[in-house]
Amino acid sequence: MTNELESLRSEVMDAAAAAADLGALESVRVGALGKKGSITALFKGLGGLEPEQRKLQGEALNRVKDEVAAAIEARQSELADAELEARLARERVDVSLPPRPTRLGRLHPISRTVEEMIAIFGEMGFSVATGPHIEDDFHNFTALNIHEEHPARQEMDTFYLPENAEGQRMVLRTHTSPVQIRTMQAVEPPIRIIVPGRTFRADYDATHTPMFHQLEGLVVDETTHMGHLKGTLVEFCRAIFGVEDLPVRFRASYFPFTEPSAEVDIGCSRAGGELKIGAGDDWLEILGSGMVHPKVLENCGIDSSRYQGYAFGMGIERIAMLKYGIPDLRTFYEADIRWLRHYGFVPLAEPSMVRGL
Ligand code: 2NL
Repeated sequence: MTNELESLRSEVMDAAAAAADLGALESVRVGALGKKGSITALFKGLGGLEPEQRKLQGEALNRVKDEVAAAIEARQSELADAELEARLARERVDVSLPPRPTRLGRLHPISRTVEEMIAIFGEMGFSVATGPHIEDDFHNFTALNIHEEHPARQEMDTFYLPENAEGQRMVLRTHTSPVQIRTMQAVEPPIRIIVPGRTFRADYDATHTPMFHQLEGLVVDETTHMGHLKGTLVEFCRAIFGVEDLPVRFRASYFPFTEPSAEVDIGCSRAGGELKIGAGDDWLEILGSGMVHPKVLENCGIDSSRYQGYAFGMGIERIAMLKYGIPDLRTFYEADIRWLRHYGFVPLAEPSMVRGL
């Protein structure tokens, strides 16, 4: 073997041994055995030699090439092993560690109460209707037989928006009734809907917040009468408070949009300053109701000589406070995370009833 070949061999072998990673080793391989590599170049010189010399030099070159290739391959698997070991050490997972706790959110008591109400009325064949929060005077007041001079229309109680391009002053709906009005205008009876949603009144004290929630119901067909109203609402009160024999009382009342009208009370006791639902000889007002006023039906284009029905409405916060023992209405909308952790509900406990309807 020539000295030149010998020193090239040891040079490449040293470089392969010294390569610190697979990238550096690949450079060594290309530098020696690649198309323009130093050993490849020597093969190209063989053609100019005498046959005897060519044979000897050829054999020597092939031996060196094989040796170098084997050394590089060996170093390659050594480096690959080392890299794998390093990765395994770096990315070690301790499967015995406890999982990180996932912070579950909570359902607001209003959301939960609405879902329960929808479930109860859903069982009784009602579907859910919704509508805009910003309403015109007709849908929020006029269609409901609430006249121009009625106190509810006054600036004091109602959020009026600035006059629009048509000179009209829109309002934040003061009840969910405009949704029932829109439904009666849009579809032929039979109608059987509940309308849960946000409502707005300019009032703020211990028992009033400027935004609150109502759930109203409406049934219109040719035969529904006050007996159906009573049966439905007794059933609802017993279901929502989970008291099978809950006393329920209908008390004559007045609303401009129903005739006759009745308020609904449930039996309770206030002995020792503690409110107990379903026991004792006291009464607690829960909702308002009545037979839809014929004028309201006519205002929506429904023939009141053919169709009749009932309607009802209740405040959702009030029901939630009674059901879940929440003493102060204002805390509902303070967005205090500690309050929500205490009074809120784990959402995965049961599937949302809203989706099913
Ligand atoms: C209450 C009383 C009530 C209604 C709401 C209604 C809606 C239409 C027609 C007739 Cl479109 N009535 N709604 C009827 C009676 C009572 O709510 O105390 N709410 C908190």
